[in-house]
Amino acid sequence: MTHDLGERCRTNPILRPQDLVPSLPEMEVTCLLNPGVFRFEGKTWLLVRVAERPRQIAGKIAFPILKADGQMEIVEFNSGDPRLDASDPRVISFDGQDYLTTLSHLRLLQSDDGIRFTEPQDAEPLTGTGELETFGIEDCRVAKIDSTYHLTYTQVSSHGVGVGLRTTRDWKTFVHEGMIFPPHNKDCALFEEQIGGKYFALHRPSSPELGGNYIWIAESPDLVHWGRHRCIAHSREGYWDSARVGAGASPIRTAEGWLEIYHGATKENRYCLGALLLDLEEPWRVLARSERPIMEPLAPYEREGFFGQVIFTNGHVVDGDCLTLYYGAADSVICAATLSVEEILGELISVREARS
Ligand code: MAN
Repeated sequence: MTHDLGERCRTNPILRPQDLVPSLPEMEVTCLLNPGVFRFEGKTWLLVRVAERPRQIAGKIAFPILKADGQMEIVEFNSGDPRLDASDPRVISFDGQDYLTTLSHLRLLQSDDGIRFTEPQDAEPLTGTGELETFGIEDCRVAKIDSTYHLTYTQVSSHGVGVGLRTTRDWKTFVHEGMIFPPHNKDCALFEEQIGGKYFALHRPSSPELGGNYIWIAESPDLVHWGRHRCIAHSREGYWDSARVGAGASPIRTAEGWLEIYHGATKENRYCLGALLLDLEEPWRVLARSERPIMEPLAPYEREGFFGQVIFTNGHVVDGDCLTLYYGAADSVICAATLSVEEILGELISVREARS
């Protein structure tokens, strides 16, 4: 039985690869994914992940990587080469070394109505820089803390996958704070206010043997140095979130606790959304969690695409009870859906109840 609380936007998908121009004429925009979302100067903004590769020719697999000096290089393999494993459309392995099939950068788009987004002519894309971002930057969360926007995003390179932090006040100049959570780690969402005089972040380390892909919380005096790590949510055997879980955007303050929308996936890589409720004063304490997904891939554009059966969110806008989630569907297109915060809270099962 499927279970879904999301009212899809009638014009979904709101952005498709063909809506944006590639960053170089020889490239194609292959997928648009997982936007960060924020309000700035009275408008709604998306920081969209744009995944590109060269137009593919028969018999070859070609993809771009960045050199540490920022120059792009195209790597090419023969598709019949026995050293090549291209069974996952997202990642390929050649002779024991993993690469991504596309290179992602982040692009700013703005909107007056939250549905029709356009690229301002003077907006500079955000691209990978330095040796920790040679395979690109992905899935950026945007948290506004005081008047500074904090961008936490996935940094990918042959060194591994970690979380980077950049900050900005004007979306023109950026401070690069470097890697704040080393590999393997992603899905980092900052709380937008301090709790007990400390900053808090949700993050998702992966432990290949003991442990798994679980959500953790950490605290910091300055948003750059993180410690006091605690594990707060495991994947659940037999559930829609049985193989991996990861935080979405910044937790939403409600009277009952911090509401965090997260993604959960099975080992077959079906990605749904659920929710966690965290204690307002002690956010490492999980009060309640959804048993059933709050959104699951049902619409055709969520079920089929570059990597089908995926709903993935890392950005939203809250207006009273109305939560507008922006999400990547099938790792191909950007969509929007509205949900009621009260309705999500009403679905959560308290952890005490679940244990009894
Ligand atoms: C996974 C997927 C991809 C992503 C890589 C690196 O394979 O989430 O979309 O590009 O990790 O982050």
